[in-house]
Amino acid sequence: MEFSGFEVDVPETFPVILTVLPGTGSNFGFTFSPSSGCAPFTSTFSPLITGGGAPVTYDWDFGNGNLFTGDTPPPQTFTQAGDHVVALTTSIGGYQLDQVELVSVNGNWCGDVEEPDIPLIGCTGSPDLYYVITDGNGDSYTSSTQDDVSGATWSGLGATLSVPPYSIAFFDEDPVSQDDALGTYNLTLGVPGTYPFSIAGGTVGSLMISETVLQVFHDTDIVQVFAAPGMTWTYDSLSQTLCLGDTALVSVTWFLDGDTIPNANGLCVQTNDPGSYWATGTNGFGCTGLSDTLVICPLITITSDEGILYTDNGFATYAWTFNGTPIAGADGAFIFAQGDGNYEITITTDDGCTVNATYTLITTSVSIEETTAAHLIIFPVPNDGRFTVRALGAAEGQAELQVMDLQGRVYATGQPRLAGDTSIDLDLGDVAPGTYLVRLQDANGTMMVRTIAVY
Ligand SMILES: [Ca+2]
Ligand SMILES: [Ca+2]
Repeated sequence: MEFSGFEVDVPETFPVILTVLPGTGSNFGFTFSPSSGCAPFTSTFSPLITGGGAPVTYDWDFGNGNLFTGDTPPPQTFTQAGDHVVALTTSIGGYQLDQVELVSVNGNWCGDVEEPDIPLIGCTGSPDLYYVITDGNGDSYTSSTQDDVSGATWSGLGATLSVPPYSIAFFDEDPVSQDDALGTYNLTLGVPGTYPFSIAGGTVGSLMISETVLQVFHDTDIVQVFAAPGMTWTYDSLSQTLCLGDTALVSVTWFLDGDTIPNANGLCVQTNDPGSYWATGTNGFGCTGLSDTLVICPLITITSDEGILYTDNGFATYAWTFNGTPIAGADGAFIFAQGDGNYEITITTDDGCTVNATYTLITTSVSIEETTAAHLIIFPVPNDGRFTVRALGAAEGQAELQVMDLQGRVYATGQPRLAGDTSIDLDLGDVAPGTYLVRLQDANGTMMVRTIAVY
C-alpha cells in the first residue's frame, strides 16, 4: 500500500558497504533491517566490523531504552513513534607488552675488552643489559640499558603488540667491542599472561603481556518509527453511535460480526443491530490498526400466544424458568406454557451477551380476547410434514411465515399475501418427527403462533 509517495508495508533492507578507517568513527559499523516501519515493529542488527582474529567487543545502544554487549543482539522492538538513534561502539582489542624481565643471562657477555676473562680469575665485571624487540614488519625498538647487572627488569612498558610476530633479542652493551648477543626469544601471542623463556644456554626470564583496546569505532544510524493509528473509540449509547477518535485516519472499515458494514467508512458508525463491532484503520503513514470490539447485546422480549411463549430465535443458548425454577429441556426459542405464573428466558450470544426477559402469564384475564384475536388454524394434526395454515383475523397484506423446531432451526419461510381467509399449503419435506412451531406475522406486526406435531 502506498501513501504520500512512499511504501511502508514492505520490510526494507539497506546494505551498507563498509570501509573501515581507524579513528574516523563515521563509518557504518552495523546493518539492520527493517530500518523503518509502523509502531510497534522489530528490527534485527548485526555488526560489520570484525577484529581479524583480535578480540572485539560490541556495545549497543538501540535508542529504545535497551543496551546490549555482544555481536548477536536480540531483535529490538520500537514502540514509540519518531527517529531513534542507534549507536554501536566497536572496540578491537589486542595485546601489549607490560614488562620484560631477565633473571639471568648466558656467558656470552664475557671475554672482551670491557669484561675480560682473566685466567685463573674468570670473568670480570657484569653485563650491561638491553633488548631489541622487532615486529612483523621488521621495525624494531631498542630498550634502555641497565649497566653492570646480572639480571634486569623493564616494567611499565605499555608497548602495543599490533604487528605480530615479535622477536626479542637480548644484548650486553660494549662501548668498544661489538655488543654481545645473549639470545633471541620468538614470541607467539596467544592469551594474555606471563610468557617465560629459557634460551641460548642460560638466558632466562619472562614477558608480561596484557590485553588492551587497540581501536574504537563509533557508529550511529537512525531507525524511523511511524505512528500507528489510534484505534480507540467512544460510544454514545443515547445516539447508538460508535466513533473512532483519531482524525488522522485516512481510511476506515467497520465490521459487524466479521462482515464489512456497507458504506461505513467514516470515523463513526451507527450500531443499529446487535453484534460485535470493530474497525480497521489506516493513517497517512500507511500504518494500519485494529480497534477493540464493542459488543451490542440484543434486546429480547417474551411473547405469549395460544399457550406458547417465545422469543427471537438465532441465539447461542436459551434457558427458561417458570416461577424461578428451570424448565427441563427448555433450551429453544419457545416453550409451551406451564400454567399461569412468571416466566423468564435467559439467552446468550456467540459474542458473550447474556440477556433475559420476563413475562407474567395470566390466561383468565385474556381468555375472552383470545377467541377474537388473530390466530392460526393448522390441519391436519398430526401430519407427515405437509399441512395447511389458515390465518384467522389477520390483517390483509404481506405476512412473514416461519416454521422452526424446538431448537430454533428454521425449516421453512415464506411471505404469503393474506387476503381474507387465506390458506397456505406447506410441505416441510423429509423432516424428523417431532414438534414444530409455525409463526405468522401479519402486515400489522401481529404475531400468531401454533405448534404442530409431525410424525
Ligand atoms: Ca661484553
Ligand atoms: Ca658490557
